[in-house]
Amino acid sequence: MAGKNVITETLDNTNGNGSIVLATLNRPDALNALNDELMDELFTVLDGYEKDDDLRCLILTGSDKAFAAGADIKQMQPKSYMDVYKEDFISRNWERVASCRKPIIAAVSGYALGGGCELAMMCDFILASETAKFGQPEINLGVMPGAGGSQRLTRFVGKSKAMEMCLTGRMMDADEAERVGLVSRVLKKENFLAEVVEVAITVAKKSLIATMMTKECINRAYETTLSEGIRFERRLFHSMFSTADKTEGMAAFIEKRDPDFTDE
Ligand code: DAK
Repeated sequence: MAGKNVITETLDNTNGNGSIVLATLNRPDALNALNDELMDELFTVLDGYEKDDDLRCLILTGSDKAFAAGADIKQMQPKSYMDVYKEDFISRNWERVASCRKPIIAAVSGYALGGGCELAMMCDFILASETAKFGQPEINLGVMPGAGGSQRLTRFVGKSKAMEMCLTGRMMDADEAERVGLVSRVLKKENFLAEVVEVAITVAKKSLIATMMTKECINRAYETTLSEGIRFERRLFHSMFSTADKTEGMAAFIEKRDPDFTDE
């Protein structure tokens, strides 16, 4: 799964409970600006991750200075309306992150701007280093968020904050991002990635079936009414009573031992 713009590493440190993928955006000269080539590579990485049963959690990260400073402005600048329409710009490869059925954690240090912030929001949750800065500065370029930012940021932080961020282009620091619910937690910069890996290990050790169903349910909360969401949750919850992992998880609790999940 090695690439030029996305470097992947498989970490086998879950004590026999499968592996974690560390996917690092790697365009340092452009602060990880997201061009088509990079997004195609990420698409391939996610396909490989989803197909391999041994891979149980993926961490998406960037550099200390930038998670990603946005879509690549130099690549976008010459494009016309017909260009972006015909090539299905953005939708073609970006939404693959949001459609991945297995867990993805965004580990954000430094800038997560424009498409970078949108990419982080497509992940399941965001862990931020205290250096993280989030923003939707597209307004400064004479455009607006185009990869879901106006919709996802509003769902994360509410209308007023999303409107202010998108209309002014102001950046939000990590503490503010945690306060308003954009990130789940802020971690110290010194040991940032190691702490994120610990969180990923915790996720990786669960039953993958339960993890995937939980992810599907929480994502459904954004797309339907409360009563339909609860009905959906109840159906999936009932279906879990057919899994070996439910039997094993509950037996392990009663027998005061660690569960041995088999994803069945
Ligand atoms: N694209 C391309 N190159 C970028 C870049 C970007 N987004 N951000 C930084 N770079 C490049 C810089 O050009 C510079 O390259 P060289 O000049 O050295 O060749 C190098 O990275 C280092 O950047 P700086 O010299 O600017 O570094 P500083 O530390 O001074 O400043 C910064 C860091 C993050 C504050 C600054 O680089 C910055 O403001 N970057 C741009 C941030 C931004 O505006 N992001 C939003 C991009 S727009 C759609 C349409 C639009 C979109 C989506 C969909 N559809 C039509 C569907 C929009 C998406 C966006 O994300």
